[in-house]
Amino acid sequence: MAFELPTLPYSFDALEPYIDAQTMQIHHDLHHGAYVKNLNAALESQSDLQNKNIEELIRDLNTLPESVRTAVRNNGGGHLNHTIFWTLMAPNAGGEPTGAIAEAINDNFGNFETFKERFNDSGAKRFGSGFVWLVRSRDGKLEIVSTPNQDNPLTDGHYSILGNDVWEHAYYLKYQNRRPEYLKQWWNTVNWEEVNRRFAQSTR
Ligand code: MN3
Repeated sequence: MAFELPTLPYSFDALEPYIDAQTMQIHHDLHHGAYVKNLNAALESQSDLQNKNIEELIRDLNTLPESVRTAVRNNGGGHLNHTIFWTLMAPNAGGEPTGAIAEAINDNFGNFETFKERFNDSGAKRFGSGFVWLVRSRDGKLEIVSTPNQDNPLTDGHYSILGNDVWEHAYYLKYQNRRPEYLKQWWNTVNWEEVNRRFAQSTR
């Protein structure tokens, strides 16, 4: 099959107490698993599209045949977003940003606290389901954007450096309706090493 569910790079309970093990298991195995399964089903009769990687499919979404576009947008987007999301978190992580991204955050947003507030505010205001991102925009700027459902910034020509999943499935078992609290606690899981890798990638 063209697309596969990536293995979670840590155990389900590795992000405790900020994200509980049951949420991680359901989120990875069942939610992400379903996006991969549905993406493969949608592309079953599209052998040319099966040869593209997931970034290409989402970047070129608007040129795909209409018959599969919505399925790729939702399920391909879900596959890409979650593949990125798992790597942006790690056990014993969080804290202050390190490396080049620390400097870039200060240059563009004043300081880390202000950046976090703006990022969390954008995530809290996303109505319904979606993601909040730090992106390198099409014109090269660092910006905070939020996307609905499983849309990924690549479709608009932006490259995601950091992102948080604000679907209820990401936090409801532990935080119920308290999305702002989840957004705040989530920073304790951020893998700055990977954020720096994506930041470097974004300038290429
Ligand atoms: Mn999710």
